[in-house]
Amino acid sequence: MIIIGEKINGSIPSVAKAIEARDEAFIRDLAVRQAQYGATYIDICASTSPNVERDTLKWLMDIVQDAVDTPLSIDSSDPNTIVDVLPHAKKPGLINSASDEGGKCEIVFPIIAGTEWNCITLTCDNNGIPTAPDVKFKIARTIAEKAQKHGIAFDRIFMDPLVNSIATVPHAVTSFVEVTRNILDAFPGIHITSGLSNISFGMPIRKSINQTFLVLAMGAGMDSAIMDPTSLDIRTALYAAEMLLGIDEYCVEFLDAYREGIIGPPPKQ
Ligand code: THG
Repeated sequence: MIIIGEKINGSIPSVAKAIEARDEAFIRDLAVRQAQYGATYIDICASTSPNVERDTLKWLMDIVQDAVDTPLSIDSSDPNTIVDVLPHAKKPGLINSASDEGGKCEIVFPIIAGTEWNCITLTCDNNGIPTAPDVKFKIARTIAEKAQKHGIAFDRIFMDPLVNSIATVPHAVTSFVEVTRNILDAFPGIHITSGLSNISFGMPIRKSINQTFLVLAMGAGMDSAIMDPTSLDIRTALYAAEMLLGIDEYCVEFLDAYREGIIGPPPKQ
């Protein structure tokens, strides 16, 4: 599973406060703990006003890159901002994100063609976020074809089918499963990712819902998630799902994680 650690996000009040106060130690600790618990990428999202977003992102990049070797996932709704801060990265990571809205692929793809940067692409366009799986698939196809045109291999694309909230779209998960399977069939090697928390908007006991969604989505072939790797419950669900789906042959990863205390309490000596 490719884990994108979500904790450095200015939309979280404690992180917004740390950004405001330029509290390096707070951000550093979030980076270190997410890396410790298996983050493949550390997402950074400023969530500030556009005029200070670039400076905030660069400040966050410096702290995270100084604290850990984990590559960055640069999270902004403005692709020009992402492209501008890209040279500040010490090594290639993940762009979060492009989509078929407002020519975003046309801004990002030429820049990352011929590099080792990967890119999350959202299945939305100028008409907004669709709910119908066939509409999401059509957008995914358009994006995949644009990537191909720029010489970007499918395995550098992380398609995010933007799961709708279960509170407003009753078939949110069955639709996600359908579009995920169709994308994986059509574009061999492509990754599927999703922000786990979108599913539970407006619902109580959100963590349990997110965790159950993770498992169902992994069953459909999702191989990446934007999530909180520091949560013991979600990590345990993830390791268990990989084992039960046969991705973790002979339970090696599960048992190692157990022995290392990454899931569950460490065994008594
Ligand atoms: N897709 C893509 N990128 C995304 C999202 C997506 N980036 C932003 C967002 N959605 C994913 N990131 C977050 C970050 C924090 C939280 C939710 C989504 C969040 N955090 C709380 C905290 O840390 O305090 C609560 C965590 C918890 O209780 O689990 O809510 O969909 N491509």
